[in-house]
Amino acid sequence: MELVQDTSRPPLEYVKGVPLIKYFAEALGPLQNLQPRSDDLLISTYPKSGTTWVSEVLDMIYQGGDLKKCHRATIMDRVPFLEFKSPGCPTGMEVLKDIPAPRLLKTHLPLALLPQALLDQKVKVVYVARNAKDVAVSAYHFYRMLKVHPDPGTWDSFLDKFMAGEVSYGFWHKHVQEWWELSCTHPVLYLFYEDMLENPKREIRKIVEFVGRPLPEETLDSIVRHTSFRKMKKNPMTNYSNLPETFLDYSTSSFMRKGTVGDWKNTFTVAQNERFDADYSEKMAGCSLHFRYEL
Ligand code: PPS
Repeated sequence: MELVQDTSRPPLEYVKGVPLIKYFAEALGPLQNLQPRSDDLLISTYPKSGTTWVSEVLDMIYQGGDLKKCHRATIMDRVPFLEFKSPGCPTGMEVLKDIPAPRLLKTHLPLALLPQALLDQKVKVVYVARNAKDVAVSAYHFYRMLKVHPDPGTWDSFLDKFMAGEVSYGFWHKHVQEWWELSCTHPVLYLFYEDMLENPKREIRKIVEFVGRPLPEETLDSIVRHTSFRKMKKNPMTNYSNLPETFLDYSTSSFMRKGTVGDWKNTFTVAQNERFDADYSEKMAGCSLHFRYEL
């Protein structure tokens, strides 16, 4: 009989100074056995930055816009989440075993924890970054749902933890900057959530070009329609509605929550915003990245 482990919000575990969900930290050992292929495509993001959205876009591109093929499985089973591990669920590495090439892979890992082979083999990366304020709000709601993450507590205390990098995957600031710097030496397409929302077709064209899979105009239009927030929220293959209740508590929020730019304004107080901005200026000093907080 399989031993059912305790999933009641274990504390984060630090690996090379990076806090991780305990189970994800445990997955890092087996992940070192990953054998990348030159035609793999890695989707990398700091959590809550549009990972699921760009994953669906990429699978649609890979399937030539064929909706039926994209309905073959949930997004987690089409785009394995490399460091995923949770009691009662197959790990990301187990899901990966059944994925035919060319493969789409997902990670939130900072570079210090990424399997070196992915970098050595120059595996192409699509990175999506989202402004830190909307990420913090989205993460707050998500970590209330996510039973394998410590309880985020009040919004005010969570914001402090987010600024201090005491959330899974650590500092947002470090993540967006190090992957940005990597794009100077590694094939990384660096995208922004806000740009995708502003003009999805323009951003999808960039992806199509980067992965070298040209598509007819009407297929691009169909991908834009199918990957809209409204469509993905209703789609059981993309809305994470079928994960076990031991993993996600659906009574507090839904995974596909708002899908907007600027929701932070409904949550941050003036004082919190000032505190956040002061901390942000310090941590992002000298960085050429520019984020938009409204459209
Ligand atoms: S995760 O758990 O880290 O993989 O989450 P991730 O997919 O990166 O981010 C979830 C947020 O992205 C929003 N989302 C979308 N926005 C616009 N359009 C589409 N199609 C879309 N799909 C997902 C999702 O609603 C989460 O943001 P919030 O602000 O919480 O709504």
